[in-house]
Amino acid sequence: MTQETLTHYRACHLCEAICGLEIKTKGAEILSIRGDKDDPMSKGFICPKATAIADIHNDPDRLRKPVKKVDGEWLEIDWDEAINLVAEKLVSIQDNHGGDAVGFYAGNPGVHNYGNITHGTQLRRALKTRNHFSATSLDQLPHQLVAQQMFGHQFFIPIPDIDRTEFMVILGGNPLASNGSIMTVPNAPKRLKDIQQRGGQLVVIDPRRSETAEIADQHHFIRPGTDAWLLMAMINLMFQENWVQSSKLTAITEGMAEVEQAAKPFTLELAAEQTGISADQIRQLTHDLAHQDRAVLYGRMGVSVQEFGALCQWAIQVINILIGALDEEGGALLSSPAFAYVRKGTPAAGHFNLFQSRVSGLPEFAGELPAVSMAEEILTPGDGQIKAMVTIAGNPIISSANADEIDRAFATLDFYVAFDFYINATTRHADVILPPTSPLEHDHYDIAFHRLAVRNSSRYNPAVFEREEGSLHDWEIFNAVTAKIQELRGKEYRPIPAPDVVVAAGIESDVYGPNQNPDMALTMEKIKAAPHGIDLGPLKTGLADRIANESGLIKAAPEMYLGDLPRLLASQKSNDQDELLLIGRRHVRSNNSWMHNYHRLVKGPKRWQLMMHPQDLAKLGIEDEAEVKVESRVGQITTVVQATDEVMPGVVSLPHGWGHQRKGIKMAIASQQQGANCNVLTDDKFIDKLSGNAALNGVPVRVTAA
Ligand SMILES: Nc1nc2c(c(=O)[nH]1)N[C@H]1C(S)=C(S)[C@@H](COP(=O)(O)OP(=O)(O)OC[C@H]3O[C@@H](n4cnc5c(=O)[nH]c(N)nc54)[C@H](O)[C@@H]3O)O[C@H]1N2
Ligand SMILES: Nc1nc2c(c(=O)[nH]1)N[C@H]1C(S)=C(S)[C@@H](COP(=O)(O)OP(=O)(O)OC[C@H]3O[C@@H](n4cnc5c(=O)[nH]c(N)nc54)[C@H](O)[C@@H]3O)O[C@H]1N2
Ligand code: SF4
Ligand SMILES: [Mo]
Repeated sequence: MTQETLTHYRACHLCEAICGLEIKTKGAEILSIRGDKDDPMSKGFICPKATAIADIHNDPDRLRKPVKKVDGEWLEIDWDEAINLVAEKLVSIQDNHGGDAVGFYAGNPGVHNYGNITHGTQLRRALKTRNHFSATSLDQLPHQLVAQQMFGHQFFIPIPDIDRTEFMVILGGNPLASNGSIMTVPNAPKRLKDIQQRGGQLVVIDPRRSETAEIADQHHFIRPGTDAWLLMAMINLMFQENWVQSSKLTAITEGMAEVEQAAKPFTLELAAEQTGISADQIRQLTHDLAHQDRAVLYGRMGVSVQEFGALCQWAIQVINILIGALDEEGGALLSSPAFAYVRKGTPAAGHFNLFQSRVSGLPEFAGELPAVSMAEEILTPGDGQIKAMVTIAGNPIISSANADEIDRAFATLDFYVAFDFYINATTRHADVILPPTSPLEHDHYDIAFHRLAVRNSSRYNPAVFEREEGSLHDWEIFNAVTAKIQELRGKEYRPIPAPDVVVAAGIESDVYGPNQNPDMALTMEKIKAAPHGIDLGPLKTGLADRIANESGLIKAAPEMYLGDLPRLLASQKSNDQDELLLIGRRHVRSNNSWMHNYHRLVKGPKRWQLMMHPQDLAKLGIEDEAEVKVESRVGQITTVVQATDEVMPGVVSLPHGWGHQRKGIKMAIASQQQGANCNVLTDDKFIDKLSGNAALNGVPVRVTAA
């Protein structure tokens, strides 16, 4: 290995912002990780997590070799043995109990490591089973469902044109902590402040005065789970007041008259009573949105992952159409990525409710069942019961609702294989763990996030280090396990070539490639020759030509959304003074469940307390900083309370991702952290009944002094 100091450029893979990094190395040592000033999207911006990539790479707890559990102890084994064992077990369980006896759970980091996208489906296809679950149904499922039903493809997700808008309303998103989501927006703080710099406004609607609300021109507290009341009232008001803007989409949108009719019961007064935002404020906000040239409404976790997630995401699209924001500069636009550009005919458009989960009858989406049904599918005997699990880059015992139940379920499995490099809350139940190379040892292309980016862009990220001898990339493990399964079944398997080959072929035959765009003639070679990435310009209009519905029209009123309005009306509550609703929160130094094993990110003040309003604490006679017991229908935790008027009365906030104290976890630093697992409290039966998505926000809880 050379001992020269080398400079590498690649994007950070940790969150959706995909900031460019400049990484200096000497031999096997990482000397520094800084922002890449020449990345046209991020221009040098990074957050504190980026430097922790060095800690992931060097972490002694990160597995480098496959391990097998023997009498409760972990034993390193070689790849051949591991792959044979896994294939034989999975095949034999399916032979004995049927295809559905094997379940899959795919977690978030798979989307940040492209070999999982290009190669993961092969294994899933080889192991035909209906029991697929993923973090999608703890997260953005409503966005994809709405896109599929209104525009005809699950990946037709309009992206807020943050760099050109003059009026941005954010519901339930906190880009100052998350750095943006379903909106790849490196340096969200600057881009949001730029809206204000050019004379525009930022409005945040959130039960907590979040970091983003702190810099906004307006912040409105909203009672958790009531956003659909607000959105429906806004729709109703725009029709009543004739504030609806006609736009080029008017002629190609069907169903608006039905929407108008359906919105009628949702008065300002009702919305005010349910949300806690005054009728005057709702009226003003609706007026401003409808009368601004470049306005956009954007909603994220807080409105997707709650009881009315799908309804909220649908109503947001409807409002963006009504205010003339959809497919307009400064509004919300589809991206035009170099790889996997979506148009009519693009495969995997998505489908809904073609089959249902066995135990609770929950709907599939795009071939996946809701994650909230996973534990009961493992625990409930009968035909089709899950006997073996495969998890890929996921940690549902920390990340999914009713975590203790998932813990109990995983303990009963006949066999469990994890594709992961940590022994965490979930993978500690595994029989075999197959660890892929470290993030810096493989290349990467952000298939998903260029498609969600606020500018069209492309970037290839080469590996920084040669991989350790005898290690495999995720995609190679997928190829090997799939090949072995097919061999055992006497079937042919042709391994898929490396991900960069797959992506290169896709780019060359797509919109910027030599055939479709001879001027640009974009190829993987050209992308590889631009180490800081390529800016392909601002988002473009042109939705009309891309709509994938048979009719060529946008469907403003898919039946199921209008059909969900009675459920919303039935949820009407008299304002119960004693009810406490739990919501989540994110912090810029944390990332879901797996970034707590790095000293530099967990040091300093506690970031996992239960935030609670001083009035609520006083009512219960609890002191600030006291230890409290928090209970929900399904579980209880103890934690420390933090008095703050950042949250509105009646709301308590806990971040997810903590709770690494379970016996058997081998993450030395994370296990010492006191933070509790908030998903012990979230409820697998408290869901968005329309989509099957989890409702991790707005969960009723009781708090008492511990
Ligand atoms: N209460 C509450 N719960 C939530 C949320 C919330 O807001 N509130 N958010 C939800 C959301 S949005 C999400 S996306 C989920 C996330 O939930 P999950 O996707 O289930 O969990 P992660 O914490 O992302 O788990 C990541 C695992 O992937 C492993 N990993 C990392 N990189 C790689 C890799 O390259 N290859 C492989 N094979 N493994 C890798 C890590 O070691 C870790 O074990 O959590 C959800 N849970
Ligand atoms: N630092 C950091 N960055 C991350 C992650 C991380 O864990 N840490 N995770 C990544 C992932 S996987 C995702 S999906 C994204 C998520 O990205 P965001 O959605 O931007 O992240 P959150 O911080 O969860 O923002 C949700 C907001 O909704 C509010 N909220 C809760 N309930 C309600 C409600 O009923 N109504 C309204 N209006 N608001 C509500 C919360 O108070 C919170 O401020 O972040 C990504 N980036
Ligand atoms: S915001 Fe932070 S974690 Fe996200 S991509 Fe940028 S540097 Fe990485
Ligand atoms: Mo997520």
